[in-house]
Amino acid sequence: MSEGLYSMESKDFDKTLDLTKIKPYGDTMNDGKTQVSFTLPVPNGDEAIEAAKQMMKKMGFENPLVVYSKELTEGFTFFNCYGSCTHTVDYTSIHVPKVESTVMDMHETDEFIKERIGRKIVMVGASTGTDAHTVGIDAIMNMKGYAGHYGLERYEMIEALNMGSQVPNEEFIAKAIEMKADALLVSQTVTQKDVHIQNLTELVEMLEAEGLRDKVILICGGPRISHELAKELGYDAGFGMNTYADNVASFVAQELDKRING
Ligand code: B12
Repeated sequence: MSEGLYSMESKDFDKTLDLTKIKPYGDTMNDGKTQVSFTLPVPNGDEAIEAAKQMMKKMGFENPLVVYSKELTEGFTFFNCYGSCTHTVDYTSIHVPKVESTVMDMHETDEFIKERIGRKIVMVGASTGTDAHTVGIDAIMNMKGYAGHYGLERYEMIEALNMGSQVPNEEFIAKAIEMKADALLVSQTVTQKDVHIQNLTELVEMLEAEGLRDKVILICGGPRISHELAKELGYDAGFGMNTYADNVASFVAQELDKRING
């Protein structure tokens, strides 16, 4: 295909795209086509399928189609459905608060720390409270890293301690004091009944009570953590999905530089 033809086609293709009113894309622009899965607490059968279709309509989907249904256990049926979404979103009005720092790779961060801080930065991390999920904090801290990005343990200028999972906030703080930590990294994966909010809030309160809150850079992360939520809860930064050690190390190094050197 010639480049000219291709660019003409893509212009035609984009004519119907209005960023103030975007919809899910299936086969053609603005068709709204969406796949939805859910479970209803009823036995499988024609009535269950009709209930799923009605549920789809109430969710704002036109032409609902149930393409798969299976009873998971007695009285609970799982559905895969398709439908055309009637709702739109104004993409141009979206503003997502993000961590403000320049992301550097491991070597750049190590150089930055050598030049600007002049000593190793100490970071203590853990999955705290009852949370047993370790893969997230390991991805950030482990020497071998994650998805091609080395973890904090690999950095020459970072002393990193990963305390693992189910670490009570008291133990976490005690270790931070013992190691004179510059930054505390908290991982929270389970959000059922808002347990992460309770846990994260308790840590801030305990640090404040010990007079330590302003002395450390406090960071949290996890699949349902956003920078906005982290700030609301009294943290310096929050990181969600697709975070790498590079993001965390760059932020901590630059934040510490600001605090020490102004
Ligand atoms: C593996 C797993 C487990 C393993 C954990 C093993 C281990 N050693 O970690 C086991 C089997 C133990 C487990 C147990 C449970 N699990 Co589980 N588990 C998962 C699973 C399948 C994958 C999680 C994972 O490893 N993701 C991969 C990592 C790399 O991603 P990540 O954690 O998001 O981390 C990235 C970012 O979030 C960020 N990040 C994370 N932490 C931090 C920290 C900092 C400081 C920073 C900067 C960044 C950062 O960086 C990481 C890399 O980019 C998820 C489902 C899923 N597919 O996500 C359910 C899931 C998390 N589990 C869930 C549940 C409910 C449980 C249990 C309560 C189940 C039960 N009823 O017993 C228990 C809880 C036990 C407990 N007390 O915590 C739910 C949570 C629902 C919710 N919203 O709360 C999920 C979503 C499954 C589901 N759909 O229901 N689980």
